[in-house]
Amino acid sequence: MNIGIVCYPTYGGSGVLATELGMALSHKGYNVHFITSHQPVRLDFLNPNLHFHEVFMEDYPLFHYQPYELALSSKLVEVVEKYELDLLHVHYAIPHAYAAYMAKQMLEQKGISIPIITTLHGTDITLVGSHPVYKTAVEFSINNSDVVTAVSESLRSDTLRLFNIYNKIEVIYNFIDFEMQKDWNDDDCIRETLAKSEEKIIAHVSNFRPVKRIEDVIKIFNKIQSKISAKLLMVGDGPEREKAERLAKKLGIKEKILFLGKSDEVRKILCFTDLFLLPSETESFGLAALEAMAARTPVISSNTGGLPEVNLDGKTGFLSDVGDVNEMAKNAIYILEEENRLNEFKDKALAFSKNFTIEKILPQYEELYDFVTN
Ligand code: GMT
Repeated sequence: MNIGIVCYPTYGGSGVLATELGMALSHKGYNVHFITSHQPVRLDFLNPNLHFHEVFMEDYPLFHYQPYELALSSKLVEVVEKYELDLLHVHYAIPHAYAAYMAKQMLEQKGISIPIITTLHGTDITLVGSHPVYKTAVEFSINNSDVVTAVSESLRSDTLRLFNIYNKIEVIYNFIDFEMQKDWNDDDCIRETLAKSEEKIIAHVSNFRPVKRIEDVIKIFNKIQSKISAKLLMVGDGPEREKAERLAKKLGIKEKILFLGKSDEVRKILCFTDLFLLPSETESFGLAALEAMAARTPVISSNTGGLPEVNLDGKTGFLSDVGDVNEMAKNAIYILEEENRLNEFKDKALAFSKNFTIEKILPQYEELYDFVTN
């Protein structure tokens, strides 16, 4: 089967998920064609079943904004025709579902029928998609996809609450490819370069956007380090980084925090992390939390969106109301202060993450692919 995947090839969770899905499908013998603006960050190109088609943009002085949807839909028509794709699987509704719908219409005029599967990831619904400037087109694209999936029950109900949807939405959870985690060995797990042996290592990974509440991460850590010797690793980059660095300086804890920037080596960092912080304003799923748990790291998170479906309160970590940094710090200290308790939380985090293995999730997508192509 020839599958076209459209996603944002960036460091966001939807791009990571789409890339890993494409790679796993290619290992199973599917021909996977990525149609994206840049090469996806985690893509393995030594695989003959994987193909990348770049969406080129043509600038013109008249354009205030470049018409990406137009370039993407034209490219989709070209790739579907040339490589005889059987379906398009688009990740993140804006503008991918809309561009795919336009491509489908253009192809229909050529006598080619191409089914579209749209996977909703979160902010395409909650933060951006439901905004009045996009809502009509997003609602239209969801209703006109052949199949729609959401990455959590919470995102499914948000979509039904925020839009007038008459299409069915299936929940297919995000996953972890544990096999890919074996790409490095235990010798690569070197904690000494980053922290002293008596220090606990706490980490946060994100794109540092306002929705991640980066300042809360610093505030929680400030309270933790006043009771427990610890280091904080801030992985990623984005608009809130400067604010966070300023706050760390103001609180006098700058030397206990390492801002590592964007990294392709998140797994190596998580292997020696004791606790993960994710106090987001909203999170449809929280792939970063699941990646932490898969590396045996408990999670202190907010209780928003799909996070309670991933992080179990009192078992794999703790959940608190958004902004309740006092409770989050209290729970973090409770986990960290006792070695046996910390290990119990670590074991439960790893055990629960195994509910989201690629082996369990991939067949659910394959079933949809069979459904739309038969
Ligand atoms: O969270 C981000 O900033 C990135 C964003 C994306 O679309 O790449 O993440 C969303 O999709 C992830 C993968 O499905 C989910 O794990 C994240 O929870 C979701 N982010 C939000 O809902 C804020």
